[in-house]
Amino acid sequence: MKRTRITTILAAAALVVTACNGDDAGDADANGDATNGATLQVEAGDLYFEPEELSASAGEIEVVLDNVGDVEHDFVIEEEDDTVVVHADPGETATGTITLDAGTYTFYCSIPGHRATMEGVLEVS
Ligand SMILES: [Cu+2]
Repeated sequence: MKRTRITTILAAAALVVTACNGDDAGDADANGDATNGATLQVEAGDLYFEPEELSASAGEIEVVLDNVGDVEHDFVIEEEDDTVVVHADPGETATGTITLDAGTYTFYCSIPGHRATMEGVLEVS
């Protein structure tokens, strides 16, 4: 139960970050600025991510997590101190942002037991 509470708090924090950065992310998309991030659409199900290979430009990256499953899922970047970028409850689509330098990152779902099949690679150039 404690784990669930922590996840809920992190999700709330992610929503606040999204609200603050929403305009910036929109501008990046509208301008098609290839040097500043991207919007990544990721489907989370029970228990998978689709796709498992993502790519983006360095900068502010927006992750839209569409949870089509029956349990909660999140999107965590291992190399960024296991930061929860976004969390989505069952049936929810949630958006989070993270700023990343160029590199290869591992993303995964941190809900207990999920990572075994919910893990992928994010290439940032
Ligand atoms: Cu999950």
